[in-house]
Amino acid sequence: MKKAIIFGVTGQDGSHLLDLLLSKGYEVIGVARRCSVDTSERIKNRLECPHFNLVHGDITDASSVMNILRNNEDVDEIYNLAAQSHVGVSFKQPGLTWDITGKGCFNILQSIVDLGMFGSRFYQASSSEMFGDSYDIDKDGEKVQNENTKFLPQSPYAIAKCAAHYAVRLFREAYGLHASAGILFNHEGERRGETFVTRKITKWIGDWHKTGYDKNFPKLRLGNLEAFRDWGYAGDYVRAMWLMLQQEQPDDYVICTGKTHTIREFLDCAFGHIGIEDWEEHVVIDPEFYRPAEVDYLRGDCSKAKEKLEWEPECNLEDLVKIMVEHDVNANI
Ligand code: NAP
Ligand code: G4F
Repeated sequence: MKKAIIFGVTGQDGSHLLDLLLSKGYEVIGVARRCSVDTSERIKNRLECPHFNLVHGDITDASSVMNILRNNEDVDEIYNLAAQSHVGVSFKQPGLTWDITGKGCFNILQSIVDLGMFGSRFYQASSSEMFGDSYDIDKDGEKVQNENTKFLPQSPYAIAKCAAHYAVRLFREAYGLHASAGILFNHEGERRGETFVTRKITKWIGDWHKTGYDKNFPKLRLGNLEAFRDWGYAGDYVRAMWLMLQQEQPDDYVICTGKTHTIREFLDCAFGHIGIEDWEEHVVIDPEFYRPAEVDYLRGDCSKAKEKLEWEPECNLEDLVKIMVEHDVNANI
């Protein structure tokens, strides 16, 4: 039986990856922070599973990481999905973001080396946010980002992710680790955190629906609606993480849909799903949700993943919106 460790198991991707690995017959150790409240909502149906063990640990604490790895030196695959993952929050808490999202990755990589765990494979959750303002032009004259596009990070979060990404490459080359990084574009779904823009929209629609579309329901407050994002479904993307660690050679891969839409277009689609075309009267633009610097345009090219991993996204924007709106409209009814 293969064994894996997931740092960040309570998050959106961690919970999907847990489902995937258990379905493939893995034994899984999930690492979660100790909090004053229960954070295991997304994995609650897995807590009693005999092949799943939840342990407490914090990736900012090198000794905590070291102890978890020492207790599991025979582990086949280690996935680092833990992060302070909110870009807007990273401007307000840059130090914490650095400690978790940047240094946390070093703590894991260094422990793997110090413990001599060269047989374990490592996955790092890198991000399209690292491209920031940078893009290339494809053969159709459109802006695009792939594995060769330079990084021009626009947030403390993106800077921390770049540092972790470069650390993966360094540890691969310096120590021969089987360490891969997935440069994942935005991916969403019914388990997405409620402060990311897609889920904020679909959750608001669900809550409004439950009031019987009350005219006095507080409006939806959003920031910049003009940014473009390449949105996919989280369930599709964790498959790509797993595939990367099944390759003989470690490498970095862009994972995306290749399609891009503005927040406005997401709003069109989400409100359209409940039969509303003119959503503007329900939305207030609030400067609170603008960022000091913005990433205006993300659209990926995942040709490498298609060819080498034989990976393709299965869900398009309409499917994604349907999953999310229907989930939020029907939640707790
Ligand atoms: P998420 O829902 O915010 O999950 C983050 C996870 O990290 C949570 O389980 C969180 O635990 C955990 N965590 C935070 N600080 C920690 C610490 N100090 N020690 C241990 N665990 C800690 O994020 P996600 O959407 O699943 O994303 C997974 C990873 O992919 C993240 O690294 C993110 O930056 C990256 N990424 C995400 C996307 C995307 O569009 N979703 C795209 C590219 C890259 P709590 O439950 O206790 O908060
Ligand atoms: O949903 P978002 O917060 O996602 P963002 O900033 O693109 O980051 C996500 O994707 C990254 C991959 O590229 C991940 F690495 C990262 O961990 C995270 O998962 O914001 C998307 C866009 C931004 O342009 C933002 O300015 O939506 C805009 N936006 C407009 N109003 C808003 C809001 N974002 C949030 N969170 N809340 C708003 O009210």
